[in-house]
Amino acid sequence: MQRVFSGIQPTGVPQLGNYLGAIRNWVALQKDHECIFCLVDMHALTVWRTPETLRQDTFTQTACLIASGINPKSQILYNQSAVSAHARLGWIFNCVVRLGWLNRMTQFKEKAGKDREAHSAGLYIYPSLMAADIHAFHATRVPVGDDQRQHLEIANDIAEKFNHDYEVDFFPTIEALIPPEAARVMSLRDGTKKMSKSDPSAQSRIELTDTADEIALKIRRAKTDAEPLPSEEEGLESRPEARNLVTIYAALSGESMAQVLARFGGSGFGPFKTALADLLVTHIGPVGDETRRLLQAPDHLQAVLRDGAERANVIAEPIVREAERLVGFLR
Ligand code: AQP
Repeated sequence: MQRVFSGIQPTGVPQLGNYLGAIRNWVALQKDHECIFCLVDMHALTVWRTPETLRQDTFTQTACLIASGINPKSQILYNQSAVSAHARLGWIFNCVVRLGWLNRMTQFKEKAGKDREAHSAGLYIYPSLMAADIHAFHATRVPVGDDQRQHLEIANDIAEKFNHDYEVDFFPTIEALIPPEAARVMSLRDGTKKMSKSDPSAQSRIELTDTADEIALKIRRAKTDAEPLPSEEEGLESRPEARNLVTIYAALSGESMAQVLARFGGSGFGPFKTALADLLVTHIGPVGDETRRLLQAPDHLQAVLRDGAERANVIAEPIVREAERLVGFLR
């Protein structure tokens, strides 16, 4: 059975892009894979947040994942900082990765913006910690959204260089599992920007805990253009906001873009937006309700994470110890 690893940052409430690009895929993979799902709190620390926010977001994300269908008994669900293997292998990989490789990472450029010097070194070396997250488990399959494609490429480059430098065949090649549809859900306020938990505008995203009224309002206010919906996909070219909404509808309904446009093409956005909001409420509503219920018992959530961390440690510890031995660390 192939081993899957994937992570999500506790940097707010999971949004629709996290759900369609990653979480929904994670739930499906549980059927025939050994899965390790991680709340990557060390990555979350790369951008300033208060201790209380980080703690609360870790609880919320844990609850959201379980409410979405992640089974913490049959799979492993834990928070990254509780397993020291991440930090130890991350350091080794910091010494393998080349500055030139890190300089090419588009996510750092996007997150740091113009004021690069003011950002943490952690944000810059994020990709080598992410590589360590995966390789500490010898995981071979990593379900992610399209925005993580470049980080998985560098994770393979780091493993290849490690194997080459130490003349071993220790870290395997990893395969990115990127969903065919909705791999990059865009902001509801700007169809050229990806939907993000930490976007300052809450109107730009659907959160998994949004109520039916909040979902309906956000979709009603979602940016569109003045033209009616086209009847064919080519008509969505250079209409990023319209394309995004149709993509979301198709991903949730299981229909193709062509089928969605055959039904709604030719009319204005009004009836389409109502149908989209209803579809979202059907899919997201129960997740929000279950999340709120689970959040009533934080002690239980913490016990779930602790149990997951113990089981994660059993897998990662011997792998990282061997990596430490290979580089020449004494014990
Ligand atoms: N808009 C998106 N469309 C499709 N997939 C997405 N993912 C994130 N946004 C979209 C996927 O969700 C998984 C977890 O992401 P993450 O929390 O580790 O980091 P991120 O990609 O930086 O997500 P956010 O929501 O934008 O977080 P912040 O605002 O904190 O930076 C990943 O598999 C990602 O591809």
